[in-house]
Amino acid sequence: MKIDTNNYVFDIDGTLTPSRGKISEDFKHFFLEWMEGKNVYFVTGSDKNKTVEQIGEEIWNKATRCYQSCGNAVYEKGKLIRQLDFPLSKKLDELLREFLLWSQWTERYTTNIEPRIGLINFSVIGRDCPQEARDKYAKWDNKTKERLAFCDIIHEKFPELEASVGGQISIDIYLKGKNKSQILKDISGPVIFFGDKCKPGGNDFPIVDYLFHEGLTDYTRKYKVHEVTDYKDTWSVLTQDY
Ligand code: M1P
Repeated sequence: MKIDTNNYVFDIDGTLTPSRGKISEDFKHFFLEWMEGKNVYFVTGSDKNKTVEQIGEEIWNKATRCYQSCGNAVYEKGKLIRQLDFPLSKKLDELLREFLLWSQWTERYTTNIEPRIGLINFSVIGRDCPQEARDKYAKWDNKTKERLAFCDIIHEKFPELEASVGGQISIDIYLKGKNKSQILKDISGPVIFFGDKCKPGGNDFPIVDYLFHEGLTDYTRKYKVHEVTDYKDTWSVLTQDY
């Protein structure tokens, strides 16, 4: 069913760009024009610098609002308007270091623990790994489900925290409830959402879950979710009847 709205929410990695990759030039031109006159919101686990590097300043500044760190750092017209701090505790740091020892994955790089505003990003392989190693780890993780297991352990040991699988190599950790769904409280009216990690355990799932449950009680909020496989899929939806 077609939704009558001007509110569009987009995840970035895997939805508008390859995971941690740059937007394609062709899609960038299309998207800049498509954004004209619409309320476009971005929501990602990434921080501002990474997102700007990926989609470019023009698109980032043109958005109505950019929700970085899953909505824990909010930018409007390039300015940080709200943030929620989440410092890394000694106990969580110790657990993440234990994960590094437990993991059977052998090819390691650096930056395994990256504190961001309101979010800690953790990666066994290390954020500085090359793309080829990223792809290999993502494939291996898909089979072993290592990252989902880490998230489960975090939930068990830290009931006040939430962890989810974001892109190819890492997990995002934040305070319970401070996931991507928090941004929906800022946006009134119907929304159309595009994301690639909409299944349980993925960092787009809280948005989908929130919309679904809200929809059961609040009939005023119409919504549509497009779970996409990559930016080409998003592009194809945007050129059709969304
Ligand atoms: O936006 C999705 C995710 O993108 C990156 O994931 P990865 O490095 O695992 O591919 C990270 O910035 C992550 O925090 C973010 O959620």
